[in-house]
Amino acid sequence: MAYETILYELQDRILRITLNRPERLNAMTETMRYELIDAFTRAGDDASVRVVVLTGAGRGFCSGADLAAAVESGQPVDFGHVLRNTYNPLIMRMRCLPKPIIAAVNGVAAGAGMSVALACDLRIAADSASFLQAFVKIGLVPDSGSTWLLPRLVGLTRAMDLMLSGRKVSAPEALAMGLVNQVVPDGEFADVVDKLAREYAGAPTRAIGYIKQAVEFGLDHSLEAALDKEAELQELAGKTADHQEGVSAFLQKRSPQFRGE
Ligand code: T3D
Repeated sequence: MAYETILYELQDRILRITLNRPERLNAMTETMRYELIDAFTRAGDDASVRVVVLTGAGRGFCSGADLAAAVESGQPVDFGHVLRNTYNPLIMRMRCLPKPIIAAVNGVAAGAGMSVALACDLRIAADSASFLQAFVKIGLVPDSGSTWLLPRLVGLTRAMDLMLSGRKVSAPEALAMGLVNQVVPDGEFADVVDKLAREYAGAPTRAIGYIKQAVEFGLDHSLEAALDKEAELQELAGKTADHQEGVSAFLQKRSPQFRGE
């Protein structure tokens, strides 16, 4: 599939997906959503991809649904259909991807653009980045996983504030509330993201996939069920070549060379 609205660049085990409609702060069209679903499916299928970096072109990360496109089409938006067929499968692809996803939040992340950032495993924000649950400002309900992810990330009190007010949160405030992992000065942002991506490109990818699966499972199951799930996944992790390599490297006092196998 040739992409019109995103860039898909794979180099040295690092897949960089760039939302590429900078003139509208990378607002999401239907085309972009289908392209992202395809890109994350490819990322899952391609063993040479060990980490995904999701970022935006220009000064924004993603401003959410393209509000102008909806008006330009002249058709009323069937929100239920749009969510069930595009946003929801995208979020599920991301959450189920057995590889780490780093959101490199280079600018504003609004509405579903913020939801997509929340669906990533790690969020690194540039100093000038900001986050807003813009939905309520246009009379909508937070979607694309925000109502599920945001309270789990920042707690119910803060999540309700953000969702009900739609106010803009700066990168430092986002860090203080646990919404992002790190805030980086704009001038150092690209280097810090690259360094982190290289670290994950050399990580034991299968174990990371199992960690994602266990955490996702544990979020809505009992302790007993989560313990069972851990045992199931640890059994799989224990049979990986990377586990053998990790133990050997430790005993030989050297750095492990993980191959993601
Ligand atoms: O329809 C469906 O798909 C259903 C699903 C809905 C899920 C949602 O995401 S609903 C929420 C949609 N998003 C928003 O409501 C955010 C709208 N944008 C803003 O509030 C502001 O643009 C920002 C706070 C994100 C950034 O503000 P600022 O001042 O930095 O930039 P700006 O000047 O407002 O925007 C720059 C340009 O991008 C501007 O175009 P222009 O005037 O230069 O030609 C603006 O119109 C355009 N733009 C920004 N956001 C969107 C957009 N164009 C279309 N859709 C957008 N979402």
